[in-house]
Order: sequence, then structure tokens, then C-alpha cells
Amino acid sequence: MKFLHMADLHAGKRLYDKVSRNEDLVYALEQIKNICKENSIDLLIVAGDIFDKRNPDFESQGLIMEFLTEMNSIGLHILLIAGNHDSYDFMKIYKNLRKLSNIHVFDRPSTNLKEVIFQYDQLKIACLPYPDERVLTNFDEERHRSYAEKVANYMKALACEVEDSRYRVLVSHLMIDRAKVAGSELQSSVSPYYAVRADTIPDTFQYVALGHVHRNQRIEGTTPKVYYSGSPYQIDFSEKGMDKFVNLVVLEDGMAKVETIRLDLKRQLVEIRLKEGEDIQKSLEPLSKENLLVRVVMEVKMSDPFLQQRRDMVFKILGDRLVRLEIEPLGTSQETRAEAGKIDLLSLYEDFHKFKYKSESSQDLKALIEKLIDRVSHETHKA
Ligand SMILES: [Mn+2]
Repeated sequence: MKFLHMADLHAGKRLYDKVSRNEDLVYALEQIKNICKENSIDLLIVAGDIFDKRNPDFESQGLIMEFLTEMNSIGLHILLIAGNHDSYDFMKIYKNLRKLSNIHVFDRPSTNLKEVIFQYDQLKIACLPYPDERVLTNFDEERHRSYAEKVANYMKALACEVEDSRYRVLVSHLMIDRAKVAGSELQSSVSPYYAVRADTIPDTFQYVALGHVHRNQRIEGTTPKVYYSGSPYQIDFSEKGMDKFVNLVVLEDGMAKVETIRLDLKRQLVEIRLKEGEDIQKSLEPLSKENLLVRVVMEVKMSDPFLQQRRDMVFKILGDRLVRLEIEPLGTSQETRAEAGKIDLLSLYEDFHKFKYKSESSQDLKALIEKLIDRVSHETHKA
């Protein structure tokens, strides 16, 4: 019994609302199709973020439908769950595919646990589509519990549902506390209220197929094999230089064996910084021959009389490869702007309070503001 784990397709993604990435996605899906055929895969799992937007354009819907139906015609089962980018209601429409095919869509978390279990031979898969905080609050009236605790409790209940099966897998779209986020080696800085603790994943499961973080990785220090497959192409510039993979999982002898397969990329994302006075032709020429999408940051003196010419040159050399050109007046470098970005919102609020009410803010108020800040940063997390 073999399955392939992938996630975060983001069909319809556009860089800076401009450059469509659908050809990069199609290129990846072609390879996935071949991997499935060559390895006689029984089941394909897509762990959320099928679409980039909640109301995907027709082209993106078309290519996903084409992929799903082609995979179905090869004779394998396909299991999809909704991610934070997908709309529950939109994914619900796709549930109807089950009546015509082996395409199984799980659109939202449900309190009816039987509804979110997929059974295939000796395998039971528990599906936890992206647990929106509002949905979880409806499930669990215990108001003092954090989001992460509610998710942990729900996972425990799911584990009980699959216990009797020889092979047990969990599929979800979540942020785990120990995950390394895209674009950096650092661990995620999600607040403890929201980061689901790796050690709360029940060890009933032999493999946990996750989506949300776009970097392929195994979460260390858990008994079940907990993996993010990562996205199948570099979705945005925070993923520049990152290799992309899918996971092939073999269920055999009562355990899960994992093989990570690297995908070829249609276009690499590259960022380049042009220093003031640098030879543009020389620096950009090598980039103009490869399959790249480039973001250029050009340092300039505002008094430079040749600014327009330098700009035109960048456009001319890179052509369609140029996704974005940012002009950076000297003296406003990344470092100084990064410093400015580090403003601590809580101390900013305290200063405001002092100024407005001529007194220190109370501990209760500070705790409330801190909670609000966490919530906003969780809900705007865009992976
Ligand atoms: Mn994603």
C-alpha cells in the first residue's frame, strides 16, 4: 500500500498580483502524475491550500479539475482537505465528485467524527481540514482553552476513531510549534496560544501528512512520522533557493516508510540587489539566459540623472523574467527598515495609553492587547 503526500498547490497564485504561477504548478503536477504511475501509487493525498484564493479564477479551477480527473482515470484514489487559503463552501462543491469518481474531498472539520474518516483497505485516515478558530470554538465550549489545546483535544478524538485499524494516518493543515517556516532556518514565531504542540499529536498515528508550512521537513522528536511535504514549486520570494519535494509513503510490516522525492522546477525565484554604480549589464546578463523570475532591488542616489536609463536597462535585459523592480534611495537600506519594522506593538500601545490617559495601562488591559496582537498575526499568516 503506497500513497503520495503533497500540499500547498496554491493554484491561481500571482506574484505581486501580476505574474501567474499556474505554468509552474502544471509542470509540477505533470511530474507528480508520472511519479504516481511509475510507483503504482494507490492514493494521492493533498493536505490543503489547493487554491490560492477563496474564489479561484476559471483557469485555476480548470487545471485542478483536469489534474484530479486524470489522476482518477489512472485508477488511484485522491484525498483532498481544505487549507486556510481554501473556502470551506467552495470545497464543499467538490465533495460531489465522490458520486462520479474516487475523488474524496473533506471541506471542513466536523463534530461527526465518522464523517471525517476515510477508509481504504487496512488504512484509516483521519482528516482535519484547516481548523478555523471560529469552527473550533463551536466544537469546544471550554472558553479558557487555547486554540492549540482545542486542536490537541480534537486530534485525540480522531485518534480513537482509527485505533482499530492496522494503518493509521492523520491529514491536516496546521502550524506545528517546531516547524521551520519558509524562508528561514528559524523556527516559527507563532504565539503559544496558536502553535499546535508537536507532542500533542497522538502516537496512535504512524504518519501525519501536513500542509501549511511550505518547506519539506520532518518534525523532530515525535513518535509518529510527522511531515510537511512543502509546496511543489517556490510559491513566492520567501521560498527562493528552496528545493521542492513530495513524500512517497509505503505502509508495510505495520509501519510507514518515507521516501522524499525531489521535484524539478520550471522557474527558480531569484532576488538581486544592484549597488549604486554597479555595472547593470554585467550583473544581470547571466540571469537573462535561465528560467527565472527575478525581483530586483536597485540602490540609487535620488540625484542620479541616469535613473530612468538604468531602470530601462533592467527591463530590457530581463524582459519577462522581471517580476518586480524596487528602487531604493540610498540611506534607506533594508537594515534600517528592518529596525523600524521591529516596533513592539505592545510597548507602542503602552506609550499611547500613557499619552492619552496620563496613566499606566492596567495588567488586564495589557494582557487583552497582547491577545489581540497574537490573534491578528495568526489570522494574517499567509502560508
Ligand atoms: Mn499554503
